Amino acid sequence: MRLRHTPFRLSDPAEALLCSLVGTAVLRAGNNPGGTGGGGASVDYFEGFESGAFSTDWTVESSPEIYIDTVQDRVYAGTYGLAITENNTGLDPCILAPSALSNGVQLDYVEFYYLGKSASNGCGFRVMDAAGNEVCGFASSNSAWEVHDGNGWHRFNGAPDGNQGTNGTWTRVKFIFDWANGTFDLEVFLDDGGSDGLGGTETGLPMIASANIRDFRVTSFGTTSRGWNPEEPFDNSVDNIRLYKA
Ligand SMILES: [Ca+2]
Repeated sequence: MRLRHTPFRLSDPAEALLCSLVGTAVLRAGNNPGGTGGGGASVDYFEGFESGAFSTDWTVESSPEIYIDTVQDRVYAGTYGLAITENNTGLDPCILAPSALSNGVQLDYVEFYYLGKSASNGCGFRVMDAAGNEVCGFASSNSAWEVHDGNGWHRFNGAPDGNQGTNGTWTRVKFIFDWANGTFDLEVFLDDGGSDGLGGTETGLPMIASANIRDFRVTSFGTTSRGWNPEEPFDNSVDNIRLYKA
């Protein structure tokens, strides 16, 4: 295993190990189960793909133009990661909808790590609510960082056109939700300790929809149209997805 910058480690190594081994949810008791309003059961769902297969929490598209699998040669942590290579098929070929979110939950945060391969275009990640509306989104666009919020699309931290982010380096993305204000903070850092200065945090971004969260999607982003459009082939990986509510 490669050495990694300390702030990116999971806070509880024992729990992280357990989750990576079983690849499933750890649910804790809480009041108001179902996730209505500001309450809802606690959720600590971790997907590290360490079973070497997709759990039943996933809906994964199968078509000749797409390759999606758990693989051992693109791994952020453990033995397996998810690889997805798409060539102009539809949106949302990978949907993670665990039963812990079946009625929608006001999560504290959604965190994941992705890897953009060299010459890879247009891979995105969407957080969706129980009504099927997008709450927020992030895309890696060869290799710029694009953010989708209630005001539309913008380049992360206002960076100019041109490369931002680094293909071939794992990147951590974290949406942190403020349900009282209908906003979220977004942290994006390369997994090299952020020493190159490309990463950072945007705060107080408006949610698009602000209903409770139901699923997490790995999807298509069109670099030319700059939106959720399957116009670009892409070649990306994802690992260590965490859905959390205290
Ligand atoms: Ca893994």
